[in-house]
Amino acid sequence: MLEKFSYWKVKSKKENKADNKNLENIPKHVAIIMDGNGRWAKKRGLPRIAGHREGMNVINKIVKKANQLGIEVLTLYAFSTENWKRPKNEVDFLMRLPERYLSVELPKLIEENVQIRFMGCMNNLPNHTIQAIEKAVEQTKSNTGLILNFALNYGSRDEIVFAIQNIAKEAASGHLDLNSINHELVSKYLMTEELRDPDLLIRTSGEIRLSNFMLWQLAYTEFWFTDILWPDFSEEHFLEALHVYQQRIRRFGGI
Ligand code: V07
Repeated sequence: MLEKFSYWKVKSKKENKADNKNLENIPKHVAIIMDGNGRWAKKRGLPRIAGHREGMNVINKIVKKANQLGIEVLTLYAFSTENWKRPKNEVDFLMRLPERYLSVELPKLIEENVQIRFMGCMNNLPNHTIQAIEKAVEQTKSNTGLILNFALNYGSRDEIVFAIQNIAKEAASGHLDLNSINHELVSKYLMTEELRDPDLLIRTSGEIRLSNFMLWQLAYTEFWFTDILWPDFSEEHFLEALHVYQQRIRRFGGI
């Protein structure tokens, strides 16, 4: 019902011609590696943190568009377990971004019926970061619109190791029969839990690799890579990615 309503809204507004092209086969789960913020800043002679700040502002536009189109889940890779190797001042700045983002956006996200989720390792995150995220998750947990899933301090191999440890524990204690270990069970032990696998992965800034992102979940996902740097990424680029996805799916369906 939400999807139909959103489609109608998009159509009636005639906001963008790409919107009206084809509203079938919209991916239900889109994951994005938001890369190129540092490079964007460097090109302008600005400090890297200026790129991250600009990158944060892009999120809103994409969240709005995704919600409007009836996309069910948007997963954003905000910070990887490898990002700790960056200079301390940059890491400190990045760890303040969830609060900065949420202090402005949380009321709007609540208004837009967005549900915020988090996946990643809480252990070594600063308390202030955890508190801001937990508050947002708590306050939006019964919202029924777009699920906005932030991957923060996330690494997929760690995620898989953790899942294996937990499955092994359950098996060793006799709570789990070895014969019941299958794809579905493994999926439930991952940080995405009951979320469906992404249909479309977008990576910006020209890098053609996964960088330890959702290795299990991306097994059948369509990939779309672009040279655009994340702070320059716009609704039009997002719609282009969706359009390419739709064409691939249509071709696949036609065989
Ligand atoms: C971060 C801005 C976007 C570009 C990529 C890197 C920098 C939003 C968040 C965030 C995270 C959790 C949450 C709400 C917002 C964020 C980090 C970096 C670490 F609940 N943007 N953003 N977190 N960047």
